[in-house]
Amino acid sequence: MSLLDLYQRSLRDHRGKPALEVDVAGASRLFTFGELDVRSDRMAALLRSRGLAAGDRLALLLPNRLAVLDLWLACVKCGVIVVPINILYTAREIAHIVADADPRAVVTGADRLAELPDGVAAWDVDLLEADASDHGDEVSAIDARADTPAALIYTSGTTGASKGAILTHGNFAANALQLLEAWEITGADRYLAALPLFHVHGLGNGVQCWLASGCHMKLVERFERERVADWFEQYQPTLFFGVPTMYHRLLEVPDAQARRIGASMRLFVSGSAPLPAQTLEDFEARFGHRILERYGMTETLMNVSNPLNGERRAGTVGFPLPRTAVEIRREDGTRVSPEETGELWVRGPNVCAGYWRRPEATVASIVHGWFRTGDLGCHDVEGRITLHGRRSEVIISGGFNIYPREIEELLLQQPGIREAAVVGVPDRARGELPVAYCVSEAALDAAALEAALRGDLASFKVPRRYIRVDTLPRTALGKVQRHLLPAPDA
Ligand code: MLC
Ligand code: AMP
Repeated sequence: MSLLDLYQRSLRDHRGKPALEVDVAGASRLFTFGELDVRSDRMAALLRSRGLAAGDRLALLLPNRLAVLDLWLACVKCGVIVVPINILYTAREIAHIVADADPRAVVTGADRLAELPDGVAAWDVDLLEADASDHGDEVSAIDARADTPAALIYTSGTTGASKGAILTHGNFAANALQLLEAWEITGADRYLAALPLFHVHGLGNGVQCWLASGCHMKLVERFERERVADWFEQYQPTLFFGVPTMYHRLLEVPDAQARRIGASMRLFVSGSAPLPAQTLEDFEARFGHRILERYGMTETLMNVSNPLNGERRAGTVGFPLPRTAVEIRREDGTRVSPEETGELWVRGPNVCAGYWRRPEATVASIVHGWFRTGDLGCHDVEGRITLHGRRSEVIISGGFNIYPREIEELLLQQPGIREAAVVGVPDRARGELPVAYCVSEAALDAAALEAALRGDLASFKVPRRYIRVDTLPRTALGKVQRHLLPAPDA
């Protein structure tokens, strides 16, 4: 199934139905599905008139706003491949994605045009929107199929170099239908969307469930802990998808307000990082809802979920979604016994088509249709899955992934630093925070390091502490034994 087929039920069959609440130029605006259909037809016609054709890439460096939805729908209609870029990225991180994805243009705000690499066409999003609004809406939709690429989403997998996972129409469509079925999402739901649309949690899980079900969505620019309770009270959503940090922040909501919010809600879902059991229990005590935890990743979209109707067990991610298979395997490829830890392999219509222009990485990760997740875990006799961490050293902070090697390489460029290792240390709010251990000739100047790294790294990747050590513990083969580094407070 293509996304055009999937969206038929909202964009075409429910044209008059209220679809979206979003701020435009500081004022709250409402749109029906029919209005969104027309807006995206105009945007599609504009993209075509600027020379974009099926298979071309268009990069978006944008916060959550109406234009992202218009552009997503327009690109789907034209077969243009969307390349979302994390808005927290700096010029260096953006340059890597632009060089790799080779987009026809990057759409961004006027304030960020200067951060784009030379040579790429840079489109000001406000001017683009203005152009689209008085553009004709005559578009002949492409002949999209399930294997037509819809997006390249950059993720580092197990290595430092970020790669574009090729997510197809069929991946997004199949996953949306799996989630509608598993979580009983219908056109009657109201979804409060506070996740960034540049990652698969917000774009795949959120936007696709909205368009597939024809439910109502309120899109906010970003999760703000000071405003989120008021949004809940005013909008009265039934659905909320968030990362654990968001649930941790929601625990700050006063008791009476939390109970009122809980009364109109149907389902809170958490994913992208482990949800601490304590957060689950505290949240249930205050909001009267047991958060449903699920597991996913960029390359597979959502793949495993606790049951909607049934026990949502703390610390576990549940069972494979309908039509997705998960096997937990030993290093030799054989399947583990219950309670034995191995690597999760995933197969199903949700698994991406591979990595953009990286056939070797694709072959290494997708074997006979099975995707190697790099995540470790076990299952019990009933098949319920518990995750035990990752094979790689990736750190997850606030739901954003951090690759130690990228930071270590930058640290090694700083004067006097001979060796560096970055590890994640536990943090109640963000799950993990990056801390740097350095072997250096002189005492470390944390302020200077911070200033040097901030220019090159998204804020969430900048180490929270720099610790000087005499040596890094290494194996006989020279690999750093991160677990042997002294605790930051020692
Ligand atoms: C975070 N920041 C943002 C931002 N999110 N800035 C602008 N827009 C956003 N959307 C920056 C802040 O400026 C600040 O920078 C720092 O992050 C922390 O901000 P905070 O206000 O203190 O927020 P906090 O309460 O900690 O909450 C952060 C958060 C954010 C939860 C809102 O981390 C977030 O949006 N996480 C979602 C990540 C996500 O979508 N992951 C899904 C990946 S897909 P500074 O400079 O002050 O530090 C995936 C697959 C799957 O993993 O299974 O889903
Ligand atoms: P990303 O590469 O940004 O798509 O992040 C995907 C990774 O997030 C997965 O490989 C897991 O390691 C992690 N993840 C997602 N959901 C969960 C969860 N519920 N519990 C623990 N880890 C998770």
